Amino acid sequence: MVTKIVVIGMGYVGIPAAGLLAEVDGFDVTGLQRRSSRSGWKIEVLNSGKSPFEGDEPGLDELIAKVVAKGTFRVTDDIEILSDADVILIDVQTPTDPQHVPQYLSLREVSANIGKRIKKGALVVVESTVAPGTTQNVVQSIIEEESGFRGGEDFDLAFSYERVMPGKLIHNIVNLPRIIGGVTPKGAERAFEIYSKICKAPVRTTDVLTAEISKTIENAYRDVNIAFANEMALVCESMGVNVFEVIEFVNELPSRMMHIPGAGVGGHCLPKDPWLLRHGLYEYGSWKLEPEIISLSRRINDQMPIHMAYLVENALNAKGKHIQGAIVTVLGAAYLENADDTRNTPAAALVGALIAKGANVRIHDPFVIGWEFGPHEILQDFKAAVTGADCVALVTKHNEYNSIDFDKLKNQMRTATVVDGRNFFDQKTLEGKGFEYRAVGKAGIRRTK
Ligand code: SAJ
Repeated sequence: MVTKIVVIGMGYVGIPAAGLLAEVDGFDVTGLQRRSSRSGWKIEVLNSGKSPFEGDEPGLDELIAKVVAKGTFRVTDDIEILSDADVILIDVQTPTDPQHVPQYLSLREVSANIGKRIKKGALVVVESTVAPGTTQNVVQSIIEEESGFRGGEDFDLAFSYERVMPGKLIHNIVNLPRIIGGVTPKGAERAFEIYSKICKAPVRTTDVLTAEISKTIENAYRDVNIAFANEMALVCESMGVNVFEVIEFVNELPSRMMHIPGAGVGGHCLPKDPWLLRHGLYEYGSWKLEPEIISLSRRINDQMPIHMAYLVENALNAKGKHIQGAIVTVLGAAYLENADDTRNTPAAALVGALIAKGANVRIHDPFVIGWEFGPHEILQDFKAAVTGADCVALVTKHNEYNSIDFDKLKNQMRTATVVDGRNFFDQKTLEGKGFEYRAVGKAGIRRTK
């Protein structure tokens, strides 16, 4: 007896999940991807047995090739396949708007499509990160309204959050513990049966709200800790010490784990999930509470790319150069090293801040081709990106930047200034070669009286 699984959303979460499920004997998996201009091209790429990601994703190409060849995985834009699905995974994006309110357009559309077609007895699992309370109050309500079914009776519903990370998409699904929150215990149990087939780590079950809150707190925790590290970086810069030496000393205590300060916090999780937690509290909490720490932490982290632009200006001024009209090369468009994911990348905010200061900006990234927002073509040719530049500012520590020849770079640049957003370069080496060096969290800023 074959279990028919439909995974809605062929992104960083849906593709590895679909591939791993399609490997399981008895599972037949169809990826459902709408043919939008941004992502419709993935349908053909995946059906040809290839991963659509540029970054390094160990095992993913082989997995997709294997299950496509095996005939247990294919991708379509035909939503009618939902009517024959035994299990439906929802893996669509749940972004927040500038006012930090969740934009559930995709989630609502997908829930309605499911509701119109779901067959009796099906299991629906929300994998997308949502504001606590959403699985029941949005997804279940829409499916019930469209189908006339009752959740927990005519179909089962659960929330099971992903912990994927570009570069470890398969690794994290297989090796990190899985939490499943059932709208009913039966929903949790049925989802447990599915995930225990692909997850080698413990698979835990709880209620749906506890699972939704666990996910958003898990990321809010990380964002708050990064914000603390970023604020301490600014303290150390102002006091003229190296925050990374301070962090090393502090973390020698087993009960301390300071995170790493840097050019900012990007990705599809941390910039969004704290706001989803806050929204769930507003919508479904029993009393109004402003979670001040997570809101303030988001503002501190979002300020770091702006601080990077200040460091660029400070370095140029130290070389007698005004930022107005200067050529600044940003190294890294992706939000994470050795990946091609640009969602919420700090590079975008840095580029905006530099342009606002009158700089001419170039962007280099070995993995990101084309630029989803802003007027800048991403350069893959390092020499072209740095030749004639007055400043090079590193936002993403791609491995390629380990092999920069600074003697050569100095000759290629018009003004020798470097700003290091990820504690990536050695300050003494660069200053010894005549570069004006600034870095998040390190001494160097000249107090301008
Ligand atoms: N960052 C810092 N300092 C740090 C850690 C990260 O500035 O100490 C920055 C990174 O440069 C990046 C952003 O934060 O711009 C996010 O980095 P991340 O390592 O958290 O990477 P993500 O966004 O892919 O995080 C994912 C999350 N996983 C999911 O929500 C599914 C996160 O919960 C995990 O903790 C993280 O992977 C991980 O550690 O694997």
